[in-house]
Amino acid sequence: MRYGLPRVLCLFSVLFLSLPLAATPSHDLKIVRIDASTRDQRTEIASMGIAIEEVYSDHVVGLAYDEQVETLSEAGFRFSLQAMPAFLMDFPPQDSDFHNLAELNSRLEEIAQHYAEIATLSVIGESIEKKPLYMMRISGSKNKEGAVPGIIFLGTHHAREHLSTEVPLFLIEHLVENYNQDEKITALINEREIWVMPMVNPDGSNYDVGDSPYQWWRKNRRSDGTGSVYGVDLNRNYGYRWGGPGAGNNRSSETYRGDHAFSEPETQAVKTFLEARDNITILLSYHTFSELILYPWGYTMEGIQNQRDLRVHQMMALRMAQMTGYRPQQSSDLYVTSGDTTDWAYGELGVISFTFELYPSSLAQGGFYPSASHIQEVVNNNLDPALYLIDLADNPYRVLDAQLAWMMVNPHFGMDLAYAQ
Ligand code: 0X9
Ligand code: ZN
Repeated sequence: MRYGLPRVLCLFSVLFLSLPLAATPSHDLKIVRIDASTRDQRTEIASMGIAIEEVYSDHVVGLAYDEQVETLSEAGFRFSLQAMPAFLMDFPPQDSDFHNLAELNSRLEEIAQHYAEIATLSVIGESIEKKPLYMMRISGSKNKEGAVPGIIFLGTHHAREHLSTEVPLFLIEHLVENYNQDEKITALINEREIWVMPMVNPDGSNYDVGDSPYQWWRKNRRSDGTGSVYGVDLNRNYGYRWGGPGAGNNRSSETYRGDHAFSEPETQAVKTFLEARDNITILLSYHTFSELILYPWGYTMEGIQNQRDLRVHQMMALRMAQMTGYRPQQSSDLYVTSGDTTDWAYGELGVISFTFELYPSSLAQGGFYPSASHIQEVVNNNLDPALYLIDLADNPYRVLDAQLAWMMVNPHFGMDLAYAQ
């Protein structure tokens, strides 16, 4: 029988809420039924960092991570583990149209099975929590790996940026569903090797939706080895000019860059993957939010020195801005950062690289958590730029020819570019 519930719960929620978020030891949350009949016992349990949710005369029910379950055991408590109800680990009902990690993974597997001729799913590494890092390859069945021009789309480096999973997933769906239906898409798939990784940060993303409603979590789920999760900002962990300004150098920072460049298995996996594929000419990394199209550099206010490369980035960003209504600009126009994906991909590998900051444009419009009713319009809006990039992957420098032709018919061309800079 329950007793004294409101008072006791209030006491324990104060104790629990005062724990800093960064002290959360791991994502492996368990429901634990613990024998405890006195306030001192319950206080001891709460002090271990276990969230006590229900109090009865002879036991409590709490939420605990593995490390805390171990502590519980070492302290001599009698307890049993209970199954986690699925609804506790998901988007809240009004947002359930977003794909959680399990739904994303099963959709990817389903697509690979159903469209096996053109879609292949592989695992390119493991996250900190040993979750598979999935990569989808879409290419005509006759194409051996690396034989045709390649392009890569990356989603969700930052855990709470859930639309940045939906956009690349929809791109995959649109491509495979229109193969042999739509002439242009059929040709793109036959003539290109399209790599899509909708989820670079599965641990962080899963964690973000693992408690009601959201954790506002950005980083991965790197822990210090003693159970305390601090996380590394995966978009500060790449190895070009790593360690410079615009990245946190202490673990409690939202933008912690990591102990060294590529210290994280997630960025390592992307690095190893890209380094092994020199047919990849273009990279697009999806983030939210602000409705921007960004190109290198991020680490310096200086523009790309190679004028041809600069022009290519500018022209492509401008064109994609016209398609989406997003604003094109150099990354560091926003703020200088070091260790981001695009600086590394362009700086180290010469890959033409963009960051999209998707819908919305402001916190007032939902920030990281816009209503699910916007998913369809956002994924649709981002289709044309993706198809445009896939087309250009054989030679992104082709846009320079288009630039010439365009200049002849568009007297305001120079003004457009000034806006792009
Ligand atoms: O800060 C980031 O990593 C990106 N923004 S986000 O809100 N998605 O976190 C932007 C990176 C762009 N690079 C620079 N501004 N230098
Ligand atoms: Zn981001």
